[in-house]
Amino acid sequence: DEQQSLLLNSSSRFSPPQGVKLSYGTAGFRADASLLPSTVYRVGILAALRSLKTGSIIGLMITASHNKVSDNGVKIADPNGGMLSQHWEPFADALANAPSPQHLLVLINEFVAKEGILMDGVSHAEVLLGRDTRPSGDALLEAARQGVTSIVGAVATDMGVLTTPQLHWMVRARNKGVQASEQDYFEQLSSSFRCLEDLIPAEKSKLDGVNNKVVVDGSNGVGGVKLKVLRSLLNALVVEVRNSSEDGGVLNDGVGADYVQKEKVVPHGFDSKDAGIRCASLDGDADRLVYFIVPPESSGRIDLVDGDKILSLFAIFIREQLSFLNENEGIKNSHQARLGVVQTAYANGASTNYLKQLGLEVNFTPTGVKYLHEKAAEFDIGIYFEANGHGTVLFSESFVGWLEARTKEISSGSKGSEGEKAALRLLAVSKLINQAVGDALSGLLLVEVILQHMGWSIHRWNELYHDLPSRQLKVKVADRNAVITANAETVVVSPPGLQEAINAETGKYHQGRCFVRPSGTEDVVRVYAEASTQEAADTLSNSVAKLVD
Ligand code: 16G
Ligand code: ZN
Repeated sequence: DEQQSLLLNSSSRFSPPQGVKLSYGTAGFRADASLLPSTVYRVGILAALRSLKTGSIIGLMITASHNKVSDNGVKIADPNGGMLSQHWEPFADALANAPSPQHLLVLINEFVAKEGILMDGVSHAEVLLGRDTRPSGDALLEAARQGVTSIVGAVATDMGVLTTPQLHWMVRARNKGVQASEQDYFEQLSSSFRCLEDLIPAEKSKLDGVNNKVVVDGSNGVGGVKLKVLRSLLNALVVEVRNSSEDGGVLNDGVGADYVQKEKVVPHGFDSKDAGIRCASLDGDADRLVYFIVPPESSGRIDLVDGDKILSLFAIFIREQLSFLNENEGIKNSHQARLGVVQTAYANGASTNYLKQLGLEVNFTPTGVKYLHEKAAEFDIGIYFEANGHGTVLFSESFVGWLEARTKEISSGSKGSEGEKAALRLLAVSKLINQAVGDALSGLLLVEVILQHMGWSIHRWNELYHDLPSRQLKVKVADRNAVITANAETVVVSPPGLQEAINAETGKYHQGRCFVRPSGTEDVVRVYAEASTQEAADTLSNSVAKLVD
């Protein structure tokens, strides 16, 4: 019929690369851009089917995040703006690797039958397409569009060059039936930021050591461009953007959050003249954010203020607001909100200790946003961050509903009690911070306004606790999937004996901690070690790397 011939026809234009096995991985398909047209085309088909299945709008983002400029990738945003449901990932793998149009057709027909997807030619499907600034993005977007429209009744809407979190935000907003343009995104972020600024305690705003300027490394990508638009809507905050895509530097080359966090060195465009000021780095698609300080002496090293410290800052602020609510509202009005934080094994041990000392519930999940996000969604307020700077704060619908009702009673003009102000602040945070996925732009605004609220400099913030020295290594092995882990990747269950050997090594070091895991994005096993001195962390990671080899 019409559908079958449409698929056969269009798929014959996109042959899969020979001898390459592609996998959806932790965060979608990623490879050298020249290998990807057929994969992106097929993910377009998948997105259209997902839209038919869910009766909702789906997102398709073309980006390879922090990877090199010649790479690209593709991932799906589900109806709620989150990651593609994990039970569709095997289908994505199968589609990408189907050797011929005929195989592809068989796979699609089987899957459509199994999932009970209605392909009556009448049902409507819509996929929002976005891409980052990579030069290969244009052609890949066209491949995605052809994939989507090879399903009868499906339309593709090109949203243009976006950050990954902007596309996720738009998908979520469209499916909630609220305004969802890029302008709406900027308006929501800037108005909730201004609301939080207006609620800063008067005695805090003039404290020493706090200035209203932040200098941001845009990784030569899309984030800097969008940040310039956003800053034009803010007045009190001064944002200087460096390494923006139009500045001509190479994407992610010696710049960006991934580089800064892993190498702990000053990115291009920054030098000792920036010593002591508040600096931040975004990654190539602006879903990661880290801060850093350039020390006065020109060693090239930086003091990193990573995702763990952003999490800690958010946790302190939110906990303070919740306690205002509880103190001031009395039992009758109070909603005992459950606050939880979520980390991975990569979180610095000092951060976990610190959070526990605050009395917070700290949860661990395996690496990858989809796992952290899912866990954080169990709380009224769930804060998750990876050390690499990806994270956000999730608010449950019931708690947002409670906050909305509570703040409606507050007559405008009189911002009343501490409890009322706390409710207004929390509601503003829920609007400022991206509810779909970690977002460097909304994260940056929240960090900035909390620092102002606390009257803290970046130095004061960085002193919350001192990171334990750590070292990360990667080991090339014959089969990385031979390493199987449990307990949020903190223990190896196979091969047998490996964990015992790791324990024996780790036990030799004061404050030693070490784990190994197969990478979800590269063909390597990763080793992470932590100890009381850098030298000890280095030796521990080296000896464990030998055990893995
Ligand atoms: C991906 C993940 C990131 C994770 C990283 C780990 C998303 C959106 N991104 O970039 O969260 O930290 O993979 O990489 O989930 P690895 O498995 O190679 O260590
Ligand atoms: Zn990214």
